[in-house]
Amino acid sequence: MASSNFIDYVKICCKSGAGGAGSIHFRHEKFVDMGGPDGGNGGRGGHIILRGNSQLWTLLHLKYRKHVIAPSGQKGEGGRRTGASGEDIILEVPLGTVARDAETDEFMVEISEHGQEVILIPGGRGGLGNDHFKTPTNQAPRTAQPGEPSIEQWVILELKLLADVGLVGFPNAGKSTLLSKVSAAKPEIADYPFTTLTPNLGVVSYRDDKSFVMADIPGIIEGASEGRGLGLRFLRHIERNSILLFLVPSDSKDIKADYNVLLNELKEFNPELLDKKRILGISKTDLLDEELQSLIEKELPNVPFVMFSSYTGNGLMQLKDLIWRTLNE
Ligand SMILES: Nc1nc2c(ncn2[C@@H]2O[C@H](COP(=O)(O)OP(=O)(O)OP(=O)(O)O)[C@@H](O)[C@H]2O)c(=O)[nH]1
Ligand SMILES: [Mg+2]
Repeated sequence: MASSNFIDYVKICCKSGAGGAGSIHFRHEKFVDMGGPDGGNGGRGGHIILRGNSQLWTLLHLKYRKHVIAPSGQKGEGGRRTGASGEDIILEVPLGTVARDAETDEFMVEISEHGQEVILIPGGRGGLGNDHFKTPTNQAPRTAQPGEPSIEQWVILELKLLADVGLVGFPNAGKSTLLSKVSAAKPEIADYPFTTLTPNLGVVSYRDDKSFVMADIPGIIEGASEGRGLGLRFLRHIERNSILLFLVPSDSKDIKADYNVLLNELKEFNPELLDKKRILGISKTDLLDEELQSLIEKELPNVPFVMFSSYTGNGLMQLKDLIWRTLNE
């Protein structure tokens, strides 16, 4: 099943390479007396680096990679030769990946662009060789630095989808159907709640070759912030969306009340979500005649709204227009 491949959370143990030790060495050559110190520096240990890759959509490829270990730098050598650096290990991750320290939960880095490289765990610096410690009063230093030690750390990588519009609605509101109508995405659709178990993304093409990305996430129910239903595991995916499209079906008994329940769950999860621009889509208008539709309009919450039906296609263009305008405001 495709959904089980959607991995948006992995915990891995990372260990960077230690720096190589500096060398203590003196030049020995046949006709050179007291050749002096020539111990080279140790090489740098390998970094662990995250690199953004726009072709990746999940962290699945890292799921079974529990330990990531970069090699150490080599020791310095005589003749002022610097030891070889340990090779860096590059982990490719999808855009929207955030790394946190698994123990302290502290933010470490975030990857948002293709090709962006950030050092997650730095390799140790190599130690200086004795050549470096030569002074006018000490021509034959017997000191060199050890390399810096490696760093071992448990890291959580978490994926937050980078969509422009996030769909917010109760189960069965018609979120997946909408996504399937306006994009090439093929989410599962059914008349039972929680059909969607993992987020789906779709690219919506708009007039004149423009496009935006829409994310369909599993339905939210009252009490989701306390763990009911699928809970809020997926809500973090809409933390990144620049606008939120609330969907309430037109046959709802009280659209305004439904909207407020959804709003409240978002607030409980993360109050900053309420700073995002919100629009309201009233779905399944094919279930209502026009007279009822105009009655409903009088009792809506105070946000820009569009009425539409994914079945008939009515209102879909207006909905895209509203999304586009709101995105570009
Ligand atoms: N009459 C009518 N039914 C619709 C419309 N859009 C969706 N439905 C139906 O509503 C039901 C739920 O649709 P989904 O798209 O799966 O709903 P969802 O919001 O993704 O639901 P979850 O994934 O469970 O959260 C399905 O039986 C759809 O066929 C519409 O425009 N008109
Ligand atoms: Mg769905």
